[in-house]
Amino acid sequence: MRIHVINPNTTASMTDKIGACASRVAAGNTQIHISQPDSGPVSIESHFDEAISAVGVLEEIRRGEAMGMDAYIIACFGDPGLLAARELTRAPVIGIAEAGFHLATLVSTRFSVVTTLQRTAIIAEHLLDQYGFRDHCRRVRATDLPVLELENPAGNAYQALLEECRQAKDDDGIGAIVLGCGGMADLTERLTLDLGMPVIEGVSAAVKLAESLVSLGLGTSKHGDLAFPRPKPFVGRFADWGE
Ligand code: 5HY
Repeated sequence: MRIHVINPNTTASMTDKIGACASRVAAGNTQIHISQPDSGPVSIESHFDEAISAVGVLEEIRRGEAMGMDAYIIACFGDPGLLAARELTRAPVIGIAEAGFHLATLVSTRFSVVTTLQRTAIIAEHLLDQYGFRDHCRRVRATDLPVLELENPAGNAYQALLEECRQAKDDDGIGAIVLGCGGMADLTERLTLDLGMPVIEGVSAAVKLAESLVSLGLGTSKHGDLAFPRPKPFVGRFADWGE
């Protein structure tokens, strides 16, 4: 089984980290193919960054289709371009936010999300509403860490994250925590040990969900709104998307 993991930002060290995390949890017969867009923001921390990165995600999906991938993972917590990506393939496409929410509700009745910047917390809240998980989530907390601070080995990202998770554990009345950034993928085990409660990150969650769907022969429905886009001419820089 070939799973294409896409880091929608363009920071190679974070792409490598996400790829390593996905490979670590993948089953023996699963091959992880990791990539990032050629163009786009080095980190995704706003609606604008999301919009630009979504085009990069779609270009990676198109490349994956040419390589015959069995499933796709969008490894940014805003799940940028998720529904548009599903229109381009019969294979399952899973966003790490959606995957994290699903697994959290299987191990707890209430969870909190701990993410990066306060300004991106609203994006996670919009996804909770869109996916129907608002009632399961007590709070979306922000550490106010810029995304790329997670790539700074000399920084205090771990301590800041641990402190916010501790407050969630003590104050939110929850049974689990969902980490709100693909760049936090390598911190899960340590946080789980330090907190003594389930900590879920979306990259691993998405790999296991993708493996389940593919092994069940389930893919993106082509009946209804996720059918392939109707062929039409595109002009300008997107002309090669057109018929
Ligand atoms: C992510 N940004 O997972 C999101 C996190 C966020 O570049 N990778 C990013 O803050 O929304």
